Amino acid sequence: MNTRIAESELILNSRGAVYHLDLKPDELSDTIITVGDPDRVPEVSKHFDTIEVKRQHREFVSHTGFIGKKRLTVVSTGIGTDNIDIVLNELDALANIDFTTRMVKADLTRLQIIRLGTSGALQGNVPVDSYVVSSHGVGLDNLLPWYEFENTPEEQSLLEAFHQQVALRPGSANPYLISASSELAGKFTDGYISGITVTCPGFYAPQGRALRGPLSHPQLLEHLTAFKHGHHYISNFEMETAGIYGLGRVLGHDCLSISAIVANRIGQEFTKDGAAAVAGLIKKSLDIISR
Ligand code: R1P
Ligand code: URA
Repeated sequence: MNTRIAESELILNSRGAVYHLDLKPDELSDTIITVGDPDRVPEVSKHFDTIEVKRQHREFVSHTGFIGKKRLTVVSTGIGTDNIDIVLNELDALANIDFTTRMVKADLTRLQIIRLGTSGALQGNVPVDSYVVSSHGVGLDNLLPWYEFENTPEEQSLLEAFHQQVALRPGSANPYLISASSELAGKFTDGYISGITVTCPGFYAPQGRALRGPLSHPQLLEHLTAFKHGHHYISNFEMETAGIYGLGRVLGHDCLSISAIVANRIGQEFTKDGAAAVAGLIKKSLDIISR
């Protein structure tokens, strides 16, 4: 049943904009680029021919404008899938809830959401400064178990293989797996590497980095790197992809995550120029997105 959504559930500010993003429905495009770093938003929108909207609230910076006839919104998410919960729900509300009646609209809009982020590689042949398109996101974070969603048979069999091959201490994670939009992924092939991306609930121990805190999963990297199921392998990890893919599935949006590889954990290498790697990813991907 379609009931009115209360003021405490969908929070609007004095501008009539959604609470965290501070955006109004007409300030959002149907094609959205998400980036982690708020400072990356102008690095994307500097390629726009015109910018009609600039908003900022907390770590959520949004610019909406045009490249040619294509209207685009770029929004920063900050780090982690807890922020993805906020951003994806508010983007969906902007598109699919009438802010005046507070009712879900009769005709739903399917957004295209493309993450342009950074990531660490888990294979020797996924070098720093390369670009990875995530065929699937495996979530070691705990966002998707809070939602009802369905897996395809392919996803179920990949997830089963993941459970068998990647030993996780009971209670540390409840892995979930969701695939990318195949329609979007099909546009980003030349010059992009495709692989499974693991989304971690942290940057240090949850990505096998030991500085001073001892690791509960010292073999995590080894197990992720060795994972194989048919032609599928794990190429990289980061901190948002599975949450984006998962909420895309829950809310009915087409999502794709693309990363510039800044660290290679097998070769223990870090990019010499992360800004250039990200700038290259933005330019190359915007050429495709704006078509
Ligand atoms: C960690 O440094 C951050 O970098 C990656 C991770 O997912 C995490 O958000 O992505 P972004 O560069 O897009 O933030
Ligand atoms: N972002 C991550 O989450 N991990 C890396 O190693 C690099 C970027």
